[in-house]
Order: sequence, then C-alpha cells, then structure tokens
Amino acid sequence: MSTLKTVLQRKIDEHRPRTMKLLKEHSDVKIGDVTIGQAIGGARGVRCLVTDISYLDPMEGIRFRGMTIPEVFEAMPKAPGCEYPSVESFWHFMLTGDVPTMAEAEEVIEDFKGRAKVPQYVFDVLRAMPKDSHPMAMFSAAITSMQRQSIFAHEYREGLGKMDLWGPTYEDACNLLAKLPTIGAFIYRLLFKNGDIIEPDPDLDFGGNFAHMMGIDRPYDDVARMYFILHSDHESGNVSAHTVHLVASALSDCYYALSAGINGLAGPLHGLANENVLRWTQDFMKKLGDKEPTHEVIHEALWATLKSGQVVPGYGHAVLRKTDPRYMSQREFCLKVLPDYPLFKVINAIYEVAPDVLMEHGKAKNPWPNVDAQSGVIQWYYGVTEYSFYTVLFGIGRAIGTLANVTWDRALGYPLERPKSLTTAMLEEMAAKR
Ligand code: AMX
Repeated sequence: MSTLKTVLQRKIDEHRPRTMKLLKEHSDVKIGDVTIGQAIGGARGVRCLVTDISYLDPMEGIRFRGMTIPEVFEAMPKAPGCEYPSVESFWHFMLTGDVPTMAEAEEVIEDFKGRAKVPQYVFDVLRAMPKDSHPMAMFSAAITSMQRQSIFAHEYREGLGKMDLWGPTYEDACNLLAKLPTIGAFIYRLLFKNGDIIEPDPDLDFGGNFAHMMGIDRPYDDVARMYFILHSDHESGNVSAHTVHLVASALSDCYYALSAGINGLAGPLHGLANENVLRWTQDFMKKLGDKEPTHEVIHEALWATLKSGQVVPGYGHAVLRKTDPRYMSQREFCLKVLPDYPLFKVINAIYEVAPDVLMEHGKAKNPWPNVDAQSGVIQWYYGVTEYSFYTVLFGIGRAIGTLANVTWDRALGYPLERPKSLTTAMLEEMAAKR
C-alpha cells in the first residue's frame, strides 16, 4: 500500500470512534433551527453537513484543513524552481490533514503518473460531440463516460462491506483526478487550437503536465498549481461540493458524483461566474473603445447591468461577508507579475467601484468580490482568452476537494442524504400559529 493510503487508513481508524461517539451518545444535541425563510431560501445557513477538510468563516474566508491560503502555500513542499506546491502534495494534505514531506509528495506524483492515462474512448466521445458544445458539457460527459472503470462500483457489486468501501473510493478518486489535466487540455485544444493535441509528458507533475498539454510555457505550470489549489474546496454547502456529496451518498461512484458536481459548477451563479466576469469586462472594454476606464464609466456600466436585472458577476457570496481571500491571493499574483497589464487595471478599477455600487443598490448581502472576479485576467494574460473554458479549470480544481470529501464520506460510513420537504400549505399553517 502507498504511504498516502497507509496514512489515510490510520487517520480513518483514529477518526471513526469520534463520529461513532457523536452518533451514539449525542445524536439529539441541537446544532440549529430551520426557519421558513431558510426552507424557501436555499437552505442558507442551515447547519446540516459535516466535513473536516475545509471550513469557511464568513469574515476570514476559507481554511483548508485548518490552514489559511497563505499558510498552505508556505507550508507545502515545492519542487525546485517552483513557487507553488504540487497538486499531488496538496491532495495528500487534503486527504490526511498532514503536510507531506518532499519524499511523500514525490511518491504521490509518481503514483498519479501511473494513473494518468486517459482511455482512447474518452477522446472519441469528446470528438463526437458538436464543436459548439460548452466545454463544461464536454468535461462532464468525459467523466461520466469513464464510469465503467469504477473499482468502487465493481467491488460494491461483489459485496464489499460498508466500512471497507473507502478503499475503492480512494482508488477511483485518484484514478479520476490524475486524468483530469489531460481531459481538460484535450477539450481546450480540440475546441480552440484546431484539434492540435499535445501528448502528455510522463515526466511532469499534475500542474506541469497541464501547462505542457495546454501548450503554454512556464510559469503557467505554477499558475495551474495555484489555480487548482485555490479552487479545490469551499466547505460542503456550495452547489458543486454539495452535489458531489449528495450523489455519492446514494453510493453512486466518484465518476457519477463528480460529473454531477461539474454540472452544478456550470451554473452562472456558481463556477460559470468566472467566464461571465471576462465576458462582461470584454464587452465593457469594447463599448469603451479608446475612452479611459474611469471610475465614472465603470460606475455607469455596473448600474446598466443591475438595471437590466442581471447580477454583477464575480461579486457577492452566499456565505462570505468580506473580500474572498482566493481573490486576494490571485490579486497579489497579478500585482507581482502583471501590475501594468491593461486588463488587470480594468479589473482593479472595477474592484474600486463595484462594492460601493452594490451597497447603493442595496440588495447583495456581500458587495465584495469572490474568487471569480480575479481568475480570468490571469488566464487571459497567459493566452487563454477563450473564456468559455475557464470553468473547466475551476472544475479540475474542485475535483480535489470534492473527491477527498467523498473518500472520507465512505470512510465514516455517512448515510444516504435525505432531508425532508414540506408543502406550502404546511408552512402557511405553521406561520398562522405563531
Ligand atoms: N449583483 C447583483 N445582485 C446581487 C449580487 C450581484 N453580484 N449578489 C447578490 N445580489 C442580489 C441577489 O440576486 C438577491 O437578489 P433578489 O433578492 O432580487 O433575489 C439579493 O442580492 C440577495 O442575495 P444575497 O443573499 O446577497 O446572495 P445569495 O446568497 O442569494 O447569492 C451569489 C450568492 C454568489 C449567487 C450572488 O451574490 C451572485 O449572484 N453573485 C454574482 C454571481 C457570482 O459571482 N457567482 C460566483 C460565486 C462564487 C462561486 O460560487 N464561484
């Protein structure tokens, strides 16, 4: 067994009694109440999910396994010449909560290389899809098409016991995750580079290979590592993470569960916002022509969007109540690498204007930018100007967190998810009684 799987086994054995004790001795302890507003309003703030992999504080933002983003980037081992840790070392960290040594990280990199080969039929499926298919539809289809390879589905059919199901889930999760850079880059080059596909380089890590197959030079490998890690997880209630968890709770395997989550990520209120930020900004710059993007014209354009009934993409959040630290992390990257890039200047000017406009508008509970407001400009700078591809990048990252969660869901024997619904008449009756 690999070091990672051995460490994981030990962590699972240590953790199981904690969950069992809570269930057996404290099942009836209340952790919240649910109001009519929450039942109709998308379950905002309802505490009914458990994960130890990440936690989102409304004011502080995300912590992965208890660490802030800067702490993660600082602590994780990095290959010589790289400023960001490998995705593989981060995978080890997300699964176990332990920062891996360089040797442990290297072992996961080697392990992933052995799992990365994408079967030919996946490329055939992608080639058979119409060229105007959205990259996210293609990404989801590619993942679903590989379901036949699920070790979990096979071992479940063979009668593997409930508490052993995490083993094949872990195998599926690693097999699937390791293939995603190749699938993502294939979709990109098939749709946008005349099908001129670049073969993977078996010597490279997850991020390095992705950059290579995209056909983009260094430091895009580091950009890819940063991007995938930043987008990996945002606790369990967001649409993509919750969908993966929900679907997997039916003991659907990782392939079914992840493709379902990818479909949720493709919505404009969720992951597609990063595509829409660039669409909005490019439209704005086109209309602007030679004019300066002054605060005044940005103010006007933002109001035009709001008055037309649309949301300002990249701003607001269901949980966060301050600027997203994932936004800040990417902003710091931009300030260091591309401070004078015109598109960054516009994105920055929007940042200076949009919160006030949203506050004046008075609807959004959080007027500050989220991760999606800042990610597209970096991609654009490195030549990935086809913004319909951006959410695929988000999806590759999101797979890290969601697949780690599904592995733990099976390890702790979490049951089928099944909240209860009520009718409108029942709610009216309850409201009348208060
Ligand atoms: N522009 C305009 N209006 C906004 C807004 C924005 N950026 N953010 C919120 N609002 C509006 C909502 O549409 C809602 O209006 P309504 O009462 O007429 O329906 C009202 O403000 C209250 O919403 P909220 O409680 O502040 O937010 P929410 O939890 O309902 O939704 C989110 C959160 C992210 C969907 C919303 O802020 C939004 O639509 N933002 C723009 C899209 C975006 O950036 N999405 C990406 C989020 C991060 C991610 O998942 N990748």
